[in-house]
Amino acid sequence: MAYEVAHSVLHHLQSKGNTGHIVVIDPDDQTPEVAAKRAIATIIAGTRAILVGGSTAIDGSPVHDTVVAIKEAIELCRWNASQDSDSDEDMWDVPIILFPAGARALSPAADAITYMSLMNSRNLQFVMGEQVLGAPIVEKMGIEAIPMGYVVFAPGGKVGAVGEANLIESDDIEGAVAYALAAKMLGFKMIYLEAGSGVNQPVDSQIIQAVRAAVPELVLIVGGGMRTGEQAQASARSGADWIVTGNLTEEYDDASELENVMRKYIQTMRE
Ligand code: 1GP
Repeated sequence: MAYEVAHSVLHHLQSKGNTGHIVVIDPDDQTPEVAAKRAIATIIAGTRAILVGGSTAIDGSPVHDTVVAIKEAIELCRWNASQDSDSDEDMWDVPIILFPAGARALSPAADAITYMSLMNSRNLQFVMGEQVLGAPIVEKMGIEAIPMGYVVFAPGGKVGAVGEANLIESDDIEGAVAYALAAKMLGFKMIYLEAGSGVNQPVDSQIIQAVRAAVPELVLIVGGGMRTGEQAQASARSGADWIVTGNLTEEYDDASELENVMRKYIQTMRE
């Protein structure tokens, strides 16, 4: 297993401390080899978890090949670190977590799956349908399922449109808190506040603060449209446990350039 710590992936995501950084990799946007190079560069820069998934479920999508390529690359780096007493082997304890658009975007090679409901979708398929379809497959694969409420905010981007979401407006604090409380009461362990990949308006800081205060026991993940370390810092200071970046990492083909950009991003996020 690429993820070799003694505890579960949920435990890794629950460990408190500084806000952590997650990179999301869309297997439909790059080859498995490129995905693996980008994953390694971001881990060196400080990323502590990798989500693999996108907002379209395409038959034959290279999800599995992407997970395997990333896993093999991490294992190689871990082995190299184990041969060098100056290297920190633990930095390679980075779980690969499926973040699927549907029951077909799965891989038994992943360390875990965000078992999520798009809570504010109008389409029952995204609220419970894909979950029922995927459950026997995930059970058979034996990968850790982490229950997660996924809530999409305006502007919503592609996931808001494809997921047929009743978008929560950026000033609707009461609405956001109600979703967060429902997530807690339904037994979800994490809540993901999503503004949509590539949007020009990340989730509002006051929304994050209110959700943080309402459900301190849930792992709070925030993503969508945070292109700068300063934007990530605002979300971190508002109480996000994890900040997710996707698009930005796909803009760099050169691994060392990506590593430098993400190192600065993560440093600023934590200031
Ligand atoms: C997608 O929230 C993430 O689920 C990432 O968004 O691509 O805008 O970084 P970006």
